[in-house]
Amino acid sequence: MVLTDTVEKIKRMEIRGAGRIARAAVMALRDHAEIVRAEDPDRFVAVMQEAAAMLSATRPTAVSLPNGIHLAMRSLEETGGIEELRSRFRSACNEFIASSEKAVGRIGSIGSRHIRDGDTVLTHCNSEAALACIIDAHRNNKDIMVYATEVRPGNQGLLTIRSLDRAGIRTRFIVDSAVRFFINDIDLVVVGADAVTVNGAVVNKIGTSQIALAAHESRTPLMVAAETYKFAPRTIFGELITLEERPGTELLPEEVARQLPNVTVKNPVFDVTPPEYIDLIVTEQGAIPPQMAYSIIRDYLGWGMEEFHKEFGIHSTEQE
Ligand code: RUB
Repeated sequence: MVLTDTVEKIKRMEIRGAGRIARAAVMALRDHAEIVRAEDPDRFVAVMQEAAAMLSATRPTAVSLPNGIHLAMRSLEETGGIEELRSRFRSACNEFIASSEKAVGRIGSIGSRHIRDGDTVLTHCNSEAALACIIDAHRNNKDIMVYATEVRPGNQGLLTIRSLDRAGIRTRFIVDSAVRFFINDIDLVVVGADAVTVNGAVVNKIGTSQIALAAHESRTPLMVAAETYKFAPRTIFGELITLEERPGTELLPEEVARQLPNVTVKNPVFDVTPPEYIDLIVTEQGAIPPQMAYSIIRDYLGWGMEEFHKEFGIHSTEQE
């Protein structure tokens, strides 16, 4: 079944990367809606809400996942017959998927303007938004070189160097811990994001904040490529982003761990880079300094205050 299949693939990281996760979840919801048999519209919505909750719970950090699901599920708020709901939902899902893909292209063309001819760029993990900027710069005949990290323990760097190689970009593949060794050769760091908080902090693959620290020390600018739906509305109310910790077996095989009773493996897979270490966040709506993150949530994410009221049960005095 598409729904459980997608849930498992996201959990196992066969589908990974914040943008891809969101699109896959919305696609699974769209396909699920086509096969749901319900006795009345309320039951149809309830079944869809259960499916949405299952998908939302697959990975905790990428805000694109609840945001994408929320944008699709909003279409079920107005009443109607089951077929009407189904058709509205289908359109909302397709709209999200198309706009998400389009956003990557827009980010590529905006972000590539910040990469100069002759630049050496460093990227970490495997971000389609970050790669879009780099590949677009190359397509615009800028002579660039890329340093790509290996990315322990998931080896996402392998996906990155494959894409860069396919695009014909000169690339150097390095271990994560070699970043400071090479930082003086780097003109610009370009990374993606799993979440951007209201104060402009960026949550991305573990190691990003260490790279940002090294870049900050050597005065190397750092650019984040993030679609507007990676911005986290709930951080306005002080909610923190959950940083996923994955099983220790991803680092140390169980048979080795068993022989080391005093050793505990810790495997956090995301970290937080503070806004002071970020020069620019490139969204499909334009490039902003991190301090302007709030305006993205307010103006582009479509989270009006009514949405917050519903989510958090907050009532303004006018409503009471
Ligand atoms: C992926 C990761 C990526 C962001 C942005 O982590 O940290 O940098 O998700 O990617 P994981 P994109 O491999 O654990 O999912 O720009 O493709 O959305």
